[in-house]
Amino acid sequence: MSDLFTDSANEIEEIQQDVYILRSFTSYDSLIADVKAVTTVAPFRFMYTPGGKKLNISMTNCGDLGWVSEPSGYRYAAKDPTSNEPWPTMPHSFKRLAIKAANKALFNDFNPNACLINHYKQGRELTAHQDKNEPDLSQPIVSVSLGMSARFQIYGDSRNNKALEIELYDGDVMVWGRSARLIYHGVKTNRGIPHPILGDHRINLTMRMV
Ligand code: MD3
Ligand code: FE
Repeated sequence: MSDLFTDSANEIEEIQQDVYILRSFTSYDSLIADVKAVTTVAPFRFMYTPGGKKLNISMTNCGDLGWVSEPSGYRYAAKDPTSNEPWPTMPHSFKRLAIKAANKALFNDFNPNACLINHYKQGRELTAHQDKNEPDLSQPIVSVSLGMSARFQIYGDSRNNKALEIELYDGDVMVWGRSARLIYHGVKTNRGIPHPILGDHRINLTMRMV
């Protein structure tokens, strides 16, 4: 039971089947040093879609493999194509956080080896899509929202469905697995109160096993 004085950081809520949210599970403040360590070595960059269009969200990765979009297609790559060097190691703080969140949703053998980091300027959106480039769909995806809040859209099994919308704030962590693993989802533009450090920007970490 929650009351005024209960610390929400320890609660997990299943907002729809197999979609879990942990509010205020972390914060940009507590991850900033590790985010910067990664983005200093592998800066955010705009990738191109297989159709040749520039994505409107900049991205980078850390871990053994990183998600890459190129004119030739999507793939998980061991090297950063910009530098031709391996991606930075995934910080222990990221991995620990993702495993702890997954465990709360009863995924007990989640051990992410890939972390995609998305950077949203105010006004940038992510249109409805599925994440299906990962080989083992029995493993969940854990996402961490940092900075300004955004409206997340859950469409379910078709992008033509009416979306369930949920506001994601700095430090909110979500776990998506099982029946929700292939749902269509998207992100609407950042909104609300500027973050003390990130201002009207938003950063999202998605951790995966690939
Ligand atoms: C539901 N990122 O990188 S994270 C993505 O806020 C992506 O940057 C969004 O969608 C963002 O692919 C949303 C939440 C998320 C990530 C992966 C999912 C939700 C998911 C995979 C399956 C189902
Ligand atoms: Fe996605």
